[in-house]
Amino acid sequence: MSALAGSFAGMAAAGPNGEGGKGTMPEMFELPPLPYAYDALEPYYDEATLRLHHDKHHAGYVTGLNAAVEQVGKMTASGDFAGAKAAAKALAFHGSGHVLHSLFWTNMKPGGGGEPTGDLAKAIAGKLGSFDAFKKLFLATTNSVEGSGWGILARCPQTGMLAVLQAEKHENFAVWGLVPILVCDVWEHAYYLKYQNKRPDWTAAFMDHLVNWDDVAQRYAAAKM
Ligand code: MN3
Repeated sequence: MSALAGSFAGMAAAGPNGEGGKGTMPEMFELPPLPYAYDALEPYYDEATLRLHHDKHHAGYVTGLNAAVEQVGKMTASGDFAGAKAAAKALAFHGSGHVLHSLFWTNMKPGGGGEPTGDLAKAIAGKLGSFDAFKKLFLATTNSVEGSGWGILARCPQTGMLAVLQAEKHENFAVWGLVPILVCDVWEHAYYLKYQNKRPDWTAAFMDHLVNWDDVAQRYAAAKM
């Protein structure tokens, strides 16, 4: 497996405890299991959506990522790089999709929501004004994603900056080096069965009832030099 693919593996598998960095690279990327039952996030995230979203959509990105990695391996083995552009685009799309969905599942828990505590709470208040200001910024940013994408809270490991970003699709508008710590999926596949066209109702339910702030805080602490 190439070094690039290995770095993807580390990003995708690394949880708050850094368990992805042990130097053993899997041959293939795998769909991580959900950290809760399919119906555990009801009524805010319905079982039917969660089943489809995890078992079909996320699984599709894992399959696409493995295919892209395989394609890169074929090119380097054969010396025929005619497919380089397509492979790089597929690697970015499916790789980012895999990373963001892996984060998204652990960013939620039954009985989530509320507010962060500790260092993360201090950082949000210090850098973004207040938790209420952050919440409004995150929701406004996420709700206004054009088409399919994500709202993202990220930390810069070097400067400590907190940034609220959009991603269109999974990979567009990324800022190199920033580490995503909280992500909200606003592709229609993430909410349409239950919330139909009411994206703000989905993002409000995510923020108020689903966010696992303990997980976000662990990711915040881990995202530093
Ligand atoms: Mn999705």
